[in-house]
Amino acid sequence: MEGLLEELYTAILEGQRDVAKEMVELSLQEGLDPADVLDAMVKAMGEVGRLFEEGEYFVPEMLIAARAMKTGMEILKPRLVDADIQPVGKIIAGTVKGDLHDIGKNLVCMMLEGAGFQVVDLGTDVSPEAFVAAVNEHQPDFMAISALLTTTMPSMQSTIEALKMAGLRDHVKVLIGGAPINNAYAEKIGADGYAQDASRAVKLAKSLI
Ligand code: B12
Repeated sequence: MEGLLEELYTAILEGQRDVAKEMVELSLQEGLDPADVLDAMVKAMGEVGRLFEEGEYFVPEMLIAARAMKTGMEILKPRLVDADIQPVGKIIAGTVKGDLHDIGKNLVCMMLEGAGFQVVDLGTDVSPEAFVAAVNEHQPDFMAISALLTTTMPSMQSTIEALKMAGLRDHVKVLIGGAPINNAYAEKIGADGYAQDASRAVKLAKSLI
């Protein structure tokens, strides 16, 4: 990587939103391939994930890097559509019914987008029926469900049950996460995977695609 793309990579890594935006604009003006621009951003987010796992970055650093990536993506997205670059996979995401916590879920969504996934974010307080409707509508590869309250955890199971009832359980892989969740709970309710943070959520999704 050199020149503008290297500057873009560094801007994302350091969470410099305005610089990232400018570098994407300049790269496209200079006629660089949108796929290479995306690649530089995805690599930067990959490095952000690595630094987080190493304990060098914490949630705030990850959030500002993801925001810089998001700003760059807003400019790049139409060009990717023009160039017909396919996403790695499609994910619908949401926080379960009764639960309004969305900081972690948003971070997971941003990191997944950073890794090249198309994410449809259903927001918070998402009922099992709304998840099922979204699977019908968007035909995603994954459903990412977040819960932060012990009282709303059971809604994850209800969502999986609702998928089964709708005959959609085999159509979508269910990933779950949130502070009170662990692997044992994922196994108990029949989810396809659990990850403890956004960086590992990306690895998990990539490993299951
Ligand atoms: C911020 C916060 C709030 C904010 C939420 C703002 C928002 N927009 O999200 C507000 C003030 C609204 C709030 C409200 C409440 N909260 Co609150 N809140 C928190 C707090 C302090 C931080 C949560 C957070 O954002 N963490 C940072 C993010 C980055 O971490 P994360 O969410 O865990 O996400 C990471 C991973 O879990 C994972 N992940 C998350 N989702 C997913 C999904 C998938 C698919 C995967 C793979 C991974 C994954 O990746 C994320 C990124 O690395 C926690 C304390 C804590 N330590 O968790 C309490 C906490 C969750 N809240 C708590 C409570 C009790 C409440 C209230 C009931 C308080 C009240 N009496 O009104 C209400 C409930 C409102 C509701 N109906 O949801 C309790 C829950 C206790 C329990 N055992 O259930 C906690 C633990 C605080 C405590 N120690 O008592 N809260």
